[in-house]
Amino acid sequence: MRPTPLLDTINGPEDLRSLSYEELDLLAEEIRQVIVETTSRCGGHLASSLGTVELTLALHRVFDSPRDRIIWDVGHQSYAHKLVTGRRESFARLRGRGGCSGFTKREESPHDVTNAGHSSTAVSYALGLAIARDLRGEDYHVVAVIGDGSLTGGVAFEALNQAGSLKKDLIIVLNDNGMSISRNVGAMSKYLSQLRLNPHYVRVKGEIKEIIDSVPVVGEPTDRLIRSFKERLKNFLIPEYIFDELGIRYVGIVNGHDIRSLEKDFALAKESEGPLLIHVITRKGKGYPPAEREPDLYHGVGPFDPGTGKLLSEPQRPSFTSVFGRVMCDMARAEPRLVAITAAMRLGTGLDDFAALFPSRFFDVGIAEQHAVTLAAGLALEGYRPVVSIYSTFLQRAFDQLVQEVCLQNLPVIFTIDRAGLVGEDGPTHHGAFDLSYLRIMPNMTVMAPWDQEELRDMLWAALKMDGPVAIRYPRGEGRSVSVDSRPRPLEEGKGSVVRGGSGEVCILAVGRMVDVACDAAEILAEKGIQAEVFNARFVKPMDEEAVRERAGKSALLVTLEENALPGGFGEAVAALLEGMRATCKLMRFGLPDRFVEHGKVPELFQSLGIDARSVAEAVYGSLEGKPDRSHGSP
Ligand SMILES: Cc1ncc(C[n+]2csc(CCOP(=O)(O)OP(=O)(O)O)c2C)c(N)n1
Repeated sequence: MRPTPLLDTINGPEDLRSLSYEELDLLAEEIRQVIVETTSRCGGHLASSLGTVELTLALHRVFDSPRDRIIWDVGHQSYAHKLVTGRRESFARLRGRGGCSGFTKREESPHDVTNAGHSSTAVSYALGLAIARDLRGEDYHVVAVIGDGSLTGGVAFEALNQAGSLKKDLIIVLNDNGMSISRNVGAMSKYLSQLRLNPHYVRVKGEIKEIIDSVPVVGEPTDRLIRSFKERLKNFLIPEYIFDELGIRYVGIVNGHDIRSLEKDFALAKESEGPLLIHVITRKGKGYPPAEREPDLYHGVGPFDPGTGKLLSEPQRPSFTSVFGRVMCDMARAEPRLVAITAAMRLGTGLDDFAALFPSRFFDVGIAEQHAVTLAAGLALEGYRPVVSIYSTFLQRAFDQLVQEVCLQNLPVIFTIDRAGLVGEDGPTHHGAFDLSYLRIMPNMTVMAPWDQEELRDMLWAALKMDGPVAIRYPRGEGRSVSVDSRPRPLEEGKGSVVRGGSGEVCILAVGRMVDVACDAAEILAEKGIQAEVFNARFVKPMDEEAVRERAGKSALLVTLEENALPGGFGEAVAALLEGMRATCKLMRFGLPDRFVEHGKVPELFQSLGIDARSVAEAVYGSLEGKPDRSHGSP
């Protein structure tokens, strides 16, 4: 890597303040170089973080963090912030175990105000901090940095709604690059691009306002009449800024790569009273041509060659996501009522081909998971077959909509829940640790988890024939299927299947890709003389009760294996069944613990949590009484 003489001198934001603007430009270049180099090794949110380098430097020069609070929405654009707040060393191990998180994280630094990861929360947090500040009679500044994509989230609107009426001192920096992960969507986005693309409109507005305001108003009641006329004339000539109308002063447009302009506006904002929004324009991927060209591809990226931008790991097998995308197109051809809904994750959920082939049946609602679910309910009420594709962690947002708007009315909405289980380097905010727990408790909901990509295909087609709500949850990345053809196999509802026969003593009931772990554990146990049966549960709800009862009757030990939190998960469902039948067999439950799991590579995390094949085999073997003496050493 090229030397970074300026960045080497920055140990905290205070070191930025003595730099000249020429030096700041050089520093921005060094920071971008470090971000590209590190992300090329560790993967991460490259394009978003490249876009905020100057914005970060200006914020940290004008505001006095951590006394002043700077809150990054999502936190994925905070790499420069991490680099100038004393985390150079841990940034080199970005997203790896023990290294820097890919999002802001309070445990990492006093400069990280929140543990971020889910979008659209910064203004709410900021308002909470501003209220707390005023209640305590303190006087620091609170700054929320929110992207135009994140502004599509309902919670952001809820916060603006209250901020505009409470009138607390609060600075909102709208980091507008026109992009969510893909191109941003919705009416607000159109409005912002109108402001962005036509700065002339902004100037004209200012001028007209000045002219009208300069017309003197004299005497009563003429005074009132003219005043009212002037207001109406102003509104007729110049539609007010939405933010002003909401009671939040609008300041725009600021070039987000011009540190001088940014500083000027931030300094003015510090002096102003009440809530204020500064509209900053940035370029996603700024300074790295591959990311500038394809900002969506480099939004969140795996390791790549920094010279060319080429991704290093080409997938060997089709990912669950890509199989889902392909099957969706097949199903759309067969079922004209099928429509697809995504919440700002067209690429991530594999719906890009569907969107291109069936544009009128594809809906990207923005970062609006709650709305996505209720929108689907509305479509289902009219006889359509909506498929809502949302990552496990983000569907948490729509818990109530799932219960009230879908399950309560037993509507046939299909939920395809990607990134279920551990996602790896994105860490606790992004692991899909809870979906089995929160879906299993909902009456009418069917919950499935495919072992591999072929089973995902079968489940999708089966779901299309079902009458009520169905959830199919699958992990990030590839499964064991090498290729997946388009012909689905029939799937019996509520039934699992035996994957590996055993002697009856031990049976491992596994969910989703944990069937692979169960098979490997059974292999290790076989070496020790234990012939464990492996059963692919397939359905978490309704569970294959008959199969579980049968095994509970004949096995000494039942083992459940799931990639979900143990509280509320599949193992608990099995435990409840066993309790109900007063079974005498032992039960061992393996899954995610009742704590947040850190970031790191999935196999490492599995090992550290004791849910990799060897750990499971060891624990199972250790729990057996009267072990056969055919063992070869310790497992
Ligand atoms: C609730 C939720 N849904 C989806 C996501 C996934 N996600 C992460 S960043 C992002 C786009 C954010 O766009 P914007 O705020 O404009 O930031 P940019 O990346 O463009 O800088 C999305 C959809 C998320 N983090 N949280």
